[in-house]
Amino acid sequence: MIRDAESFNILLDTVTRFVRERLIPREEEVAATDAIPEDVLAEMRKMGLFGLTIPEEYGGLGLTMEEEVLVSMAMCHASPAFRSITGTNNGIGSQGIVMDGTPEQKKRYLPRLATGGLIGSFALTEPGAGSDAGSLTTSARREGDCYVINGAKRYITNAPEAHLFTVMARTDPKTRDASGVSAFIVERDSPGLTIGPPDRKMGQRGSHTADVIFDNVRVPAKNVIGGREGMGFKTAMKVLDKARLNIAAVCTGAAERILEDALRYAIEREQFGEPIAQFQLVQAMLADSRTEIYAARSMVLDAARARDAGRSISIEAACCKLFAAEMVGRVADRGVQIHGGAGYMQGCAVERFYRDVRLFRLFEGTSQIQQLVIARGMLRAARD
Ligand code: COS
Repeated sequence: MIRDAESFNILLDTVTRFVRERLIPREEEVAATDAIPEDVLAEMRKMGLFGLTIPEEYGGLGLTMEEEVLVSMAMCHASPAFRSITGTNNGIGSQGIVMDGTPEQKKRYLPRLATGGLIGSFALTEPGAGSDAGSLTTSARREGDCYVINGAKRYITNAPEAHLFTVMARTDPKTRDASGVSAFIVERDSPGLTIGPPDRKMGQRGSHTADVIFDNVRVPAKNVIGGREGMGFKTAMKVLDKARLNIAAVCTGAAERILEDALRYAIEREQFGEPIAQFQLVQAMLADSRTEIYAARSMVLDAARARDAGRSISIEAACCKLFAAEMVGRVADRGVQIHGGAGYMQGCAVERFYRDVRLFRLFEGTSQIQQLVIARGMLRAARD
């Protein structure tokens, strides 16, 4: 749903221009320094890019799902790292509070997440609990007015930058599954909380992940999201449903950019006395990519509109994430192929995107987890 087409188009045009004029020219610098420049971050804060999805009453733009995916597609015409630094505030690092937080939790944290004054992060994955997220072992033991958290989280996006973590921890030690898990809001400066060194990754330079370690970290009981124990896994799954749809938009935007670069290269590059774009085998790669991007874009918009209409989209979000993440991998592969040897060289954007987009088949649920979510949903519907 687009609430007001005129003002939304102004936002989308502004983002598109920002991406073209301010972000794409800085991509190489981000890759070389592994950091988003401070002046770019300041501009992002000023534009409200940290608070796109936070409700207006808490200072955000309160975008609908359809608006959000369109902005994500536009943002991801530049290196995914630029979106990643705002991505947790708009997604997994804030949405637990937005969806299930108490009024006090919302009032205390959302306004600062919306401005980018606080960076939020989502701590679910552990060394021993990745796809099987419900088996997590980080514990939260009640002591008076506090919970004491112990354990370790792994590959946590934006952990080095974060001021605030949504942490899933086991409050019922008798359980081994999702039922005994609660979600907590944990502030970065809590004594006993340490962040490991940034992980050395295949790609996505400028976007950071790290371990988060909890050693007797005391968290006020009022920081249990929603104020109730045992609801944390469901909160995490609801957050991930929305996040997966957004990642499908991210994949679509990145694929559009890769294809633009490949098309431009195919038109400029001459072999056998003519532009390689004239060769039908190159045209086939361009056409297949265009077709798959169109399919992904259509799926994402359809699922976003369904969510805006109040429908449950667990299956559709998983379909979108599965298709779009696999699709952008194929588009990036063809992008390198069209560039030939040049596409294998550092300094060529398609070489960087090829490595960057590999992550999308892994995080926020692997492609195999999306398949599992889709098939389980189908079986459940067939039984009911
Ligand atoms: N929305 C709301 N509730 C949900 C839900 C959703 N999308 N998905 C599951 N739940 C609920 C279930 O209804 C169930 O509640 P009840 O016991 O009251 O019925 C509970 O959560 C447990 O669900 P389930 O039994 O399906 O959990 P499993 O342990 O079998 O795990 C998968 C399900 C594998 C889908 C889940 O662990 C998963 O998504 N893993 C991947 C994790 C991931 O994406 N990690 C990426 C890193 S985080 S960025």
